[in-house]
Parts: sequence; structure tokens; C-alpha cells
Amino acid sequence: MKIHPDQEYRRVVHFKVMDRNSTGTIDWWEFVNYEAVKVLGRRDKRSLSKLLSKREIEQARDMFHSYDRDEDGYITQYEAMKAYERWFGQLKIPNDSSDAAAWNSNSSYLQNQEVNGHIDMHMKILMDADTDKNKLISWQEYLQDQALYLLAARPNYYIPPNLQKTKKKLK
Ligand SMILES: [Ca+2]
Ligand SMILES: [Ca+2]
Repeated sequence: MKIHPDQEYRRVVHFKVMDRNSTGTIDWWEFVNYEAVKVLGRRDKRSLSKLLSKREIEQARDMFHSYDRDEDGYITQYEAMKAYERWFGQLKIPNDSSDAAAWNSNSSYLQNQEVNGHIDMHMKILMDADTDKNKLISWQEYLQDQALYLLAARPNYYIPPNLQKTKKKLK
């Protein structure tokens, strides 16, 4: 496919707008991913989970188990919070002063306040999967929610809306 120079220009402009911190790297993928999620999000969640491969379902199941610590088949808000605490806790500034040097050389450590914000936000995002509003995330709810992200994360999944028609015609 040949890209029209005008199209290319618009793409660059769009890229610059999205790339707020001017890293010029991950942000493009974040943008593509975001667009893919938007397109997929218009579809029924239940139909999306049917598109997942066996491996993707296994991947989601592993994730589900890592949240569901007491293995009762449901993720509670508390379990979600604990899971993110474990994950983001590794990024916190160490209290031990002997680690201060390590912290100075490693900018990936986050401010404690920032970490708490991340834990809270991620917990809320996860709890959004609770479609029947019983404050528990069942495996089905989790899978349906994750389907969107798993599909969007597939390499080259994203098809620009203007090409979707062409693709259908080819079938
Ligand atoms: Ca549980
Ligand atoms: Ca539920």
C-alpha cells in the first residue's frame, strides 16, 4: 500500500499531538493500542472473548489466579488492591537509606504518593469488569473484560477504519 504524502503528514501531526512527553517511542504504540481498544470496544464483550486463542485464555487465567489469592473463584476489591500493592510496591522509594544510592541511579522508582495513586486507579479499572455489580469479579467477567486488551495487544491487529471495508471485500 502506498501512503499518500498528505496522509503521512497527518499521521505525523497526530503522532506529535499524542507524544506529549516527546519520547517518540512507546507513545506511538500506546496510541495504536488505544485506537484498537476504541474500535474493539464497540463490539459486544461476549463476542470478543470468543475470538481469543487458547494461549490468550490461559494467559488470562494465570492473571486471574494471581489476583484471586484465596482461590474462591472471585476477585474482591481487597484482593485487587493487594495484588497492585505487591506490583507497585516494588517501585516504591526504599525506606532503607542504604538503598538511597540505588534509588538515585534508578529513576524507575516512584514517589510513594504516586504509587498509592496507581494502586487506587488500577484497582478501580479492574473492578469496572464487575458487570453484574455484586462487587466481585468472576472468571467470566474478568475474561470478557480482558478480551478487549488481549486482542488489542496482538501485533498488527489494528486495522485503520478506512481499510476495514477493503479487508472485508477481500474475504
Ligand atoms: Ca478471591
Ligand atoms: Ca460480578
